[in-house]
Amino acid sequence: MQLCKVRLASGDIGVGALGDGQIHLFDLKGAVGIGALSVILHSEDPGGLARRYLANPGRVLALDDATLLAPIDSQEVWGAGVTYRRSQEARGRESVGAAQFYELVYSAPRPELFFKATARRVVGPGDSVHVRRDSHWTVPEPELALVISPQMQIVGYTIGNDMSARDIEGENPLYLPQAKVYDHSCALGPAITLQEDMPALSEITLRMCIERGGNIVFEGASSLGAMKRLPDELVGWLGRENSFPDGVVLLTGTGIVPPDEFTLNPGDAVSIHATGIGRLTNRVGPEALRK
Ligand code: DO4
Ligand code: MG
Repeated sequence: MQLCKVRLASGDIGVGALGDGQIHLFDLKGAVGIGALSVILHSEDPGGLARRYLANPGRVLALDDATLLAPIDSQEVWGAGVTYRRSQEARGRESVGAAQFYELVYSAPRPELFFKATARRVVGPGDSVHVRRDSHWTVPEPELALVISPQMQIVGYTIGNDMSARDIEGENPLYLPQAKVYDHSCALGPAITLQEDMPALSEITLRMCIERGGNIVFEGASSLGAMKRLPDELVGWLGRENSFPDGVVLLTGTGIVPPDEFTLNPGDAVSIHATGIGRLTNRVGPEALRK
């Protein structure tokens, strides 16, 4: 089953199951609004609870009658880096003086983990991701996102776009937080596929397509089978000496890197598809913060 978070025409926020172009809104009684998704995700049996809600849904809406929001409540978003050889090689090229550190972290037992975003900085399907105004070389990073409970269990999966200013990271790796963390720097969606309904990792392919003025200017794909580390391994490291009472979303790193001469432009459309999850499409801004 896929869980989604929506804004209704009334402005209310709801949670439901997404399927066949419809949203089956759940009647969550008192638990509406900002934390509603976590009521299910952080329960003892998310699949069982979701199925009970689905058996007795509130309204059924056509997809067009609601706005899909990023499937996140108040979780922090973290990122894992250099988990694919392609990412390590690209970063070695962009950060000539620091190339050895990317090679070292690719093969070290301890992964690179970094803070990526608060929920407020995350955008949902159809919303705009941003290129920083002080960056002239920014790319999208399509990544499998793990949805993790406060008990550090992977309860679901969604698609993440870890927008990255390659020029800022390349100038000096100590600028990583500025290359990665800014308003509209992360997109999540379109929905969360619950753990039990997700295909095996080896069967998952991520594809990204970037359109500019109606033309495709980049297309790429990567298989999750090419990831150097396993999701459970990354979650284990993330939970070391760190607790997440609101749960956490972990982006697992990118295996798709556009050519070095490519940068996003405002107006581009970035579309990311993942097996078992669906498609997340965002325009490139900047524009004023919506939330
Ligand atoms: O080392 C910087 C970040 C790497 C990253 O975001 C990735 O590999 O996806
Ligand atoms: Mg990344």
